[in-house]
Amino acid sequence: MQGTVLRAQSGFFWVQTEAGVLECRLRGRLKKERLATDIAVIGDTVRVVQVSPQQGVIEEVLPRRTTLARRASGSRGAWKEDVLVANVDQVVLVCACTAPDFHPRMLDRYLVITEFNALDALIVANKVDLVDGAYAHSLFATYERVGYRVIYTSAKTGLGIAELHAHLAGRMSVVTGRSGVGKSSLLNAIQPDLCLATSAVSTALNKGRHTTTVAELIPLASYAGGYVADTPGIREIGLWRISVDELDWCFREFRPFLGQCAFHNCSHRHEPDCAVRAAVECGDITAERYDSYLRLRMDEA
Ligand SMILES: Nc1nc2c(ncn2[C@@H]2O[C@H](COP(=O)(O)OP(=O)(O)OP(=O)(O)O)[C@@H](O)[C@H]2O)c(=O)[nH]1
Ligand SMILES: [Mg+2]
Ligand SMILES: [Zn+2]
Repeated sequence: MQGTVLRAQSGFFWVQTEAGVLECRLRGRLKKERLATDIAVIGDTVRVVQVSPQQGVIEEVLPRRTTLARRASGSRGAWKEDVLVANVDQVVLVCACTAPDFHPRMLDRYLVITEFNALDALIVANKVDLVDGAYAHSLFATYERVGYRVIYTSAKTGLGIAELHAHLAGRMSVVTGRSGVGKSSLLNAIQPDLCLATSAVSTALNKGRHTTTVAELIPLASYAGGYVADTPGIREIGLWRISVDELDWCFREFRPFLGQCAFHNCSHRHEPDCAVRAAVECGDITAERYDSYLRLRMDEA
């Protein structure tokens, strides 16, 4: 049977199969083949053999289409990939138009992580019921202009919920954003039987389970299926280990200008004939995004 890993913890894997959710262990041979931590992660497609009504054994992890992964330090100074979620179709970045205040710097960080992983981003501008519509659009205009899709929603009035649902249906989505922006409220609006706890300080998806640090996939009961990943860890993904060149690339509107500066190792800060700075001056790159970029570079240095 083939299945999808919904949750992984302490050597146990909960795998959704046509026979329901099976609690699985790994076949011994698999453990020897790969490093313990990323043999199987949530989102992985696995081949399992059922051994009892509720249990199975994972025989094989199928190749991953995409991953959301950070670079962790491995042994002897080598990098190793720390895969958080496999087979991700999109990263859904939830922001609030207000309460809490919209922080472009934070959105830019999440976008860098998304671009670094070569994943699609979907920006959700929630709580539009609390602000003027024109103001909401002005907050996200830059992002729409550089090609990100922005959906304006209100978990309270239902605005944009059907559109968001259509984007989640049939896909594997990682949903993230700072606390209080309305992630759980939006998912509840899409699928009321999820009954996720909502509050400013929320234990949300882990209510009633034994830990608050475990990542898991929530299957959507929508017409086309789909999964939403709740990964507590993603909030802590720093930008460390993304090289300066990679950071340039992660600001997607910089791409046409990269390689056009007079100095090939241009920091885009003070060098003469800098194509990126020229683009900022003529308005092709906004001052805000450029500022975000500089700050992230300083964090790197
Ligand atoms: N007015 C308004 N309030 C909302 C909306 N969406 C969520 N809220 C409120 O905002 C608060 C936080 O919502 P949550 O859904 O718990 O936020 P969260 O992003 O899941 O937060 P964490 O689980 O802490 O990361 C709750 O009091 C919600 O009722 C909205 O669209 N409009
Ligand atoms: Mg929540
Ligand atoms: Zn430059």
